Amino acid sequence: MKLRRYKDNPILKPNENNWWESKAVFNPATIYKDGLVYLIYRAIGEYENYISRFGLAVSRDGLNFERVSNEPIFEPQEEYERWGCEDPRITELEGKLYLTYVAHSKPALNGSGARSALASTQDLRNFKRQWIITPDRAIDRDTVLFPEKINNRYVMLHRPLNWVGPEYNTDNPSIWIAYSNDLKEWFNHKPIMKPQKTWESYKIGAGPPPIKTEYGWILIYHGVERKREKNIYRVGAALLDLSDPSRIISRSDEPILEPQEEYEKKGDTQDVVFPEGSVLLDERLYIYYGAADKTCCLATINLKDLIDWLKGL
Ligand code: BMA
Repeated sequence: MKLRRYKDNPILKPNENNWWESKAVFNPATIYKDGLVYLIYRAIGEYENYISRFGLAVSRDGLNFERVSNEPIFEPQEEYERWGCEDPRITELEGKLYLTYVAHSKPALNGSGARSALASTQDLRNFKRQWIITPDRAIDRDTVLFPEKINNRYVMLHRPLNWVGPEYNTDNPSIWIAYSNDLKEWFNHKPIMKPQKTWESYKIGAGPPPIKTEYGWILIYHGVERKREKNIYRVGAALLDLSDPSRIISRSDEPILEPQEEYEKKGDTQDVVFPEGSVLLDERLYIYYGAADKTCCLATINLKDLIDWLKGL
């Protein structure tokens, strides 16, 4: 099963007129609201410190996007994120919009200061910061919230890079689940998906927030293979149990998208497709992804076909 790329990819490219988004725009979050698709993208305007900010674009059809503002809608403000805000994901939960993102407390290119932070908003313009939600000392990215409480608790997935080894019950960076009563304190951390196949053997991480269907939660994720000191990012899919999402019902044995087009093979990095947003339009799942850390792209699939395939694995 493969995703179908949109023929006019990329859907968003760097904008030379605004310095903060002049070099790269990628890894977008999306949300469908009031008949419009909103896309929050990560933007780069310099390579010295590689500090990321977020911009906002909007579309009526999910294909043609226009920028909403010449200014970032979100940028470093607090000490814990002063070296950058990266890789947004957005979830509608109890009538509010929640943004999870990577907050860098140390220089971004170093990577070791990465943790995941939470902010809420009603209008995608004004944000209320709610601090770091991943555990102390975990180098943590790819954090997504489920769009509703499950068994009366909030649920998230996250990917603590340094939680590997016998004491963590996983040999490679994996997707972990955690639960909360208030979105602040998170407990019962447990690895639920570990790298399995060669194409995802180095590390895996959640993509967009899980999508609810009557058969289970669909989780689109990225898998990384390390080959000759280079990382190749591909996309996989899994089906998680509705009432106990720590239980994986099935999981793709092969990638559903992998770097193939020029814009995915060459950019600020090479060989990267990195999904972070999805919307359902006319029974097709639109999956928005970053290509080679340079542009925003789209690939789609019929939702029922994806579920049938996952159920049959
Ligand atoms: C990951 C993150 C992503 C990036 C990807 C590919 O570790 O840094 O933001 O898109 O690598 O470079």
